[in-house]
Amino acid sequence: MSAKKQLDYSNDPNRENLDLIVRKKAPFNAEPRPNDLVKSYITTEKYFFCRNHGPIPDLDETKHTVSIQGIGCKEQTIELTMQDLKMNYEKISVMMVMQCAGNRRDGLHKVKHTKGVIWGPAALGNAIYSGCRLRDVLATIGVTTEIPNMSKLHVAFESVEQCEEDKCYGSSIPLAKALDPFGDVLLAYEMNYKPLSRDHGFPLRVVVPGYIGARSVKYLKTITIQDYESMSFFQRRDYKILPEQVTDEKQAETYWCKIPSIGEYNVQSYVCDPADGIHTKKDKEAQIAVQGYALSGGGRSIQRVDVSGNDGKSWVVAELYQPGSDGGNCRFYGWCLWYAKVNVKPGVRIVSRAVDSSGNVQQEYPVWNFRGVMNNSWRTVEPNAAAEQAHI
Ligand SMILES: Nc1nc2c(c(=O)[nH]1)N[C@H]1C(S)=C(S)[C@@H](COP(=O)(O)O)O[C@H]1N2
Ligand SMILES: [Mo]
Repeated sequence: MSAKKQLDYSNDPNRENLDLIVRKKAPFNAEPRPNDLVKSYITTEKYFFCRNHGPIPDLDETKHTVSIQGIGCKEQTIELTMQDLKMNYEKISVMMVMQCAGNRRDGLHKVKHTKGVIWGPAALGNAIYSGCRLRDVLATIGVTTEIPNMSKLHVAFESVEQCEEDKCYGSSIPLAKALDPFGDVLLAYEMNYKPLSRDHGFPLRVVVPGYIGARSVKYLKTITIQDYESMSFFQRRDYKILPEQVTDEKQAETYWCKIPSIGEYNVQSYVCDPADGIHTKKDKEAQIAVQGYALSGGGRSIQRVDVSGNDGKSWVVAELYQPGSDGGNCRFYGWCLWYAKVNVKPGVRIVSRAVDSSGNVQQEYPVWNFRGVMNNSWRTVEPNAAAEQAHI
């Protein structure tokens, strides 16, 4: 029997209170309907996507510990309890978008087969996470920006749960991101001012603002400072943008080690209301209200969102809602909800195109890659048309 079949999902949490479309039952992967997603600026648990790679652990907070080791640590291994993290370090809150790199994979999958859970456009949510700063915890054990070769070091995280692809979930981020005073990397124990739920990482998870969700390791067990990236499947053999010519697993083999792993996500937006982006009133051109989300990685805020009801021939500028953003370029980690009134013909898909504070614009056509990650094209065209237009 393969390891995959031996994983036991019978103790997964009760999910009665969630209102999500299930993309995969076990491990549990689900996302909300697009119009539910933009109902509130802070995404409630009910509508918050879940991305898991194995059975959900059932941990006892009073017994759970995290161990820290590696380069620069003044002791060989430091073991911290949840109590230590809550009592000895300042508690801060950070609003940020958790977005899976596979968000909108369906758009690429329409072009050509991709490997992964076929997500629609709602594999993201905007939450307020609270906990202690990773940099504060690292400082107490001797790891600060004074460390030699800081730019060559990584912080690797490991979880407790066995996954389909690896013995546990693991990932890493550059030490420079972890130590950046504006990086806001947290060891979080709360989401929206409540203890993390089991699905979202109870009792402790990493949150890495501005980075793809894959780096925000849930059920955190170990932290290691090392001079190489995490050896985990999820860092080395997944979450990479493979070149277009790589179309299967075998070809991917020779490429994984040549391609960098994804850190920050790219500029993104989507029309969420109307839910399918299409005005359906019988053959009447009309002006309708349209809503959606926009976001960018690395702390970049949104500068502008254009919306079109005639396939990109003309655009209207949307009204933006991203409280707390000053138009800045390095420390806004929440998303932007936007609103516009556009003239649309029935049956034409309404599209949006965001520009971030660095002037990055969404791509017009999907750029297909085997893992179906980082799809941010503003066109959401049909399979054949997309293939033709993207010259794939
Ligand atoms: N331990 C663990 N951490 C994990 C994962 C996982 O499967 N196990 N999935 C990652 C991925 S790919 C994403 S997108 C986010 C999703 O976080 P959420 O389920 O809280 O929305 O968690 C990340 N951290
Ligand atoms: Mo993800």
